[in-house]
Amino acid sequence: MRIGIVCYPTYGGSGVVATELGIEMAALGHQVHFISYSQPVRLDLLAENVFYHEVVVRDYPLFDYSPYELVLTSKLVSVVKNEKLDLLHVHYAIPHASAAYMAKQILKEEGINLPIVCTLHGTDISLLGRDASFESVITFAINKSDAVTAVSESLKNDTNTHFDVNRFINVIPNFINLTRYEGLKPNSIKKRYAPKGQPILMHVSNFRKVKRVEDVVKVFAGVREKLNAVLLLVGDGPERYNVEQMCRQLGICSDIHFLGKTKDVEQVLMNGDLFILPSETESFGLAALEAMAAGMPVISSNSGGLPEVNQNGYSGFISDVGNTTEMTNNALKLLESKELMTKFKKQALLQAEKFSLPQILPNYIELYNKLLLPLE
Ligand code: GMT
Repeated sequence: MRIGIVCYPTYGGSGVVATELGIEMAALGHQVHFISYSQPVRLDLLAENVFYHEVVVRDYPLFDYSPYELVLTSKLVSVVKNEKLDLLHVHYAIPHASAAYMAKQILKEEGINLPIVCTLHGTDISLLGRDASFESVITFAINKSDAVTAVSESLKNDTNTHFDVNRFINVIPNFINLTRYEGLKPNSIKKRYAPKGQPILMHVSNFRKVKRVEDVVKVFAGVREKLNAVLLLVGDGPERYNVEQMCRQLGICSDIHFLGKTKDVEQVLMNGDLFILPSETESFGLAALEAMAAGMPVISSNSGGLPEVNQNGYSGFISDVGNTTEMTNNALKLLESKELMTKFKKQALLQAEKFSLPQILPNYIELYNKLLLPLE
């Protein structure tokens, strides 16, 4: 197959999933073309069968806003024609599925059929979709895709509830490449930040408001009252300043460390004991899955798809959004019992295995094959 993948190339989970999917398809011998405005973070351009086409938007004095979607559409038409792509897999309804639809119409005029797979990741549905200015475009883009997937049952239900969707939505959960964790052990990070062997609590996100990083700090403050521990905050984003202020006000700065953005998430995660993800909304929660793959139980909220990922009482515990008291108590339950913690660490890994690449990838391949079958 010759597959085009359109994604947001940044550190977010959707970019990670899209990139990993492309890399795996390329490893299986398919030709994969990434089309984006910058090179996806995890993409190795030297890998066989992997290609990257940059969408370059120039500023014109006439326009107040650069027309990214139109430049993307033109790029899609050109890549599909020149690279003879069989299908396009776009991640996010807008602007990717809507641009893909326009490209499809242009290609149709030239007698080229272009099947489009659209994967919904959450923010397009849970945040943008509630904004009336986007609603009709999102609905249209979903309905005009040839196949639609959502990363959790919860996201599928949300989409069907909030949009007038007439397409069947396939749930294909996000996956994890467990081989990336094989052979990894805690490294110097552990000694550096927890020199007395204190347990390490961890959180990884893009510090958007929706991640409720201040709740992570509240949970940690509650834990810190009972036992000696440290908190590592990985990632960066708009809320970081507020969170830093909060740490100062609580007087626990010396036990909280901001590690910033890292490309080496797997290695950093290997040093943690307990992961905290108290998000307001989370269609899936790839960060929780990555933490479990590193053998960390997860204390999370029960919003969106999180209960599908973090099995309550098995891989960790879930609580209502904002219930930091219960989250703290659950964290202490694990941190104060070596036996329970060992059991949950094993279970977290077993839970991650349910989302391993070999379990999930065949679903995408089957979907691609179904779309291409009538043409053969
Ligand atoms: O959560 C974010 O801020 C990033 C966003 C993205 O576009 O990558 O994440 C969404 O997609 C991920 C991959 O499918 C999911 O794991 C996240 O739960 C989802 N975020 C939200 O629903 C808020």
